[in-house]
Amino acid sequence: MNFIDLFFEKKSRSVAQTNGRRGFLKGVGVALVGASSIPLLPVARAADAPVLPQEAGDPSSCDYWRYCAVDGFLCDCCGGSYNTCPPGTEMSPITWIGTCLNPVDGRNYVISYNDCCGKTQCGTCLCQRDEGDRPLYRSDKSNDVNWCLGATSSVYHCSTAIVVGVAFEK
Ligand code: ABN
Repeated sequence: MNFIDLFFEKKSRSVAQTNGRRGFLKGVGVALVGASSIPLLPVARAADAPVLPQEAGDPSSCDYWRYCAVDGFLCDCCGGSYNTCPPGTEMSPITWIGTCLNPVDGRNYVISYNDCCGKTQCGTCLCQRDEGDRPLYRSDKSNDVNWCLGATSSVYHCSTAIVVGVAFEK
């Protein structure tokens, strides 16, 4: 046996004598719990949403600045708000994204138009502004899509308008 073999044999034996199987399992447990507390992916979270200036406008009116690219019933008129679903409905996990100018600070914001699903259509405050909308055959650029098709229930109720970030000019 050469020097390196002897060195690693000695080290392995000493580790085995000082740390039993329980110690090893404890170490693995601590490492797993520690790793789970570290976020794995740099995903966008609600907490990362930009700080917005003082609000202007009426969220139950189709003219409200966040609705510039919406096509649907405004959840604000249906028991929810411009960014929350009415009770008993579920927010679609897939959405249509628009870019709207906030009149207060003159900046463009990226807005996610999540549909609320699971109840029949709300029927009040139909709002169709369609900024940036393209015909349905360009499905990647059309807002005329029922995003509830990606939710538990495909029944469409109303649409929200959630600010997800600031839009930067190229
Ligand atoms: N995203 C609003 C919507 C829902 C159903 C059908 C067309 C558009």
